[in-house]
Amino acid sequence: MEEKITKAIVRNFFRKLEDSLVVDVAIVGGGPSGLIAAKELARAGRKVAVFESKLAPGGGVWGGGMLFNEIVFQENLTSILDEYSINHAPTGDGYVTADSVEVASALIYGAVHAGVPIFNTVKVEDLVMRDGKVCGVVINWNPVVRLDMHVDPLVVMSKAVLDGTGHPSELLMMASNKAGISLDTPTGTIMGEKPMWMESGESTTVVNTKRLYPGLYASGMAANNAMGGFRMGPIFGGMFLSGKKVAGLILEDIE
Ligand code: 48F
Repeated sequence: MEEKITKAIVRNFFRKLEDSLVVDVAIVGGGPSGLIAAKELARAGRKVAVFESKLAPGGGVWGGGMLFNEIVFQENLTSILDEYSINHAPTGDGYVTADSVEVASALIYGAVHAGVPIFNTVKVEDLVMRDGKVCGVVINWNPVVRLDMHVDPLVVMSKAVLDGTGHPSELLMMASNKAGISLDTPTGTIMGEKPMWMESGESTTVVNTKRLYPGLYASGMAANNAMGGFRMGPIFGGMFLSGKKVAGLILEDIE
């Protein structure tokens, strides 16, 4: 029995990994915007893989506000929650609340069920660049990176790379600092996230969602950090819309 169980896991994991070494879209970060983009792109017939450095994808959803595990959405966006069969309750003043554990698990299931493999505990530690275009990501096990082991990584090639890494916008940072490229922001560099202003942050998250360099896109807080948008805390409508928007932009570009 031991041999069968072990073989089954090894065979199927490597089948999944080998099938994801060349994809249409490599999504870095399994937060809400990345997971929503993953599902949309897969539903549109694109080959997608998500790389998430933590054991559990879901990003900043799980913890609700200050570990109170409820999050808030604008009442006019409940159709997106309904797409995922996520329960929601009206607050009576233009918003709804949802259980953050239900939201995180629904987004993860939505992406995987649409055919997206999620590689958890895999950290993207670099980009692949060729002829003025980002064309892949460099991956390693997050525990390897955290323990600072001297282990060479592997590479996944893709037509588009999405930085969905949230507040630190890690890929855009690499592109800017390491590759020295000029991003499509007003300064050409990462402008840095501004303090809390929920209303502004919610709308700019969507406006700031864009392609920042050929082959390189940003969604969610990564987009806001790049473009100098305000943070918004535990309201998530902007994140959901950002994921949908970036999927549309990538689809247009890689058609
Ligand atoms: O931050 P995160 O949830 O991304 P998001 O889609 O959503 C932001 C909100 O959760 C919240 C907010 C809403 O009001 O402000 O913060 O912008 O998730 C980002 C995910 O990316 C992973 C990280 O572990 C998290 O799950 N991640 C970060 N860097 C890497 C990474 C990396 N280099 N490689 C792989 N995964």
